[in-house]
Amino acid sequence: ARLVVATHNPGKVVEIAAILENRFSLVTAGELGLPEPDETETTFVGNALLKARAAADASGLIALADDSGLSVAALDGAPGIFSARWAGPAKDFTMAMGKVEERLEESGSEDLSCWFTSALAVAWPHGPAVVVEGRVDGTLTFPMRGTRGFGYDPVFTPLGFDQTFGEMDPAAKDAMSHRALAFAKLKAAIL
Ligand code: ITT
Repeated sequence: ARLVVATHNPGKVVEIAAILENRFSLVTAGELGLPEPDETETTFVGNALLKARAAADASGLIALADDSGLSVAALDGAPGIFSARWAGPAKDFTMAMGKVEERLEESGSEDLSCWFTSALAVAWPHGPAVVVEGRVDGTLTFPMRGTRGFGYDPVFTPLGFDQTFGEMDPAAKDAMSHRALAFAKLKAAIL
C-alpha cells in the first residue's frame, strides 16, 4: 500500500520507515511537494490530525502524521507542542537543549523528570481519521550525550536505562520509544 508520511522532519521519516519494516511504500510530503500546514492546534493529537488531514486531502493518498515533543515536569510540560519551535528557524537543537537546561536552572527545581509524546494520526482522503498517543518517561541528562537520533535525543535518558536516546542503538530506541508505543496502539486501533 502507498502511504504519505506527512512530515518534513527526516529524523521522523527514518524511524517511521524502520518501525513499519517496509510493509508500506512510503512517500513523504516533501517528495510530493505538499505544503506544510501551520500547526494551529493546542495539543499533539490536534496537530497530528491537522497534518494528516491536510496531506491526505491534498494528495488523494492515505496519510500518516506524527506530532511529538519533549515535556519537562518542572517546566509545566514545556516545550511540549512547541518543541520544534524552540529550535528556531535554523532548527538548532543544541540551542534548544541549552534553553531547556537554562529554563530548568531558572526554575530552581531539581526535578529532572521528563517525557516524550508522539501522537500518530492516519487520515483517509476526504474520509475518516484515527489518532493515538504514545509516551515514554525519562530523565533530563546534562551535559548532552550522543550523536544518534535527532532533536532532543542527547538529553533524554529513558527510565531504566543508562544511555541517552542519542547514544542508544537506533533499533533499541525504536523498540521502546514514544513513537513505537504509538505505532503499537495504532495497529490495535486499525486492525
Ligand atoms: P513535522 O511537523 O514536519 O512532522 P517537526 O519537526 O516540525 O516536523 P513536530 O512539530 O512534531 O515536528 O515537532 C516535534 C519536535 O520534537 C521535533 O522537531 C523534535 O525536536 C522533537 N522530537 C520529537 N520526537 C523526538 C524524538 O524521538 N527524539 C528527539 N526529539 C524528538
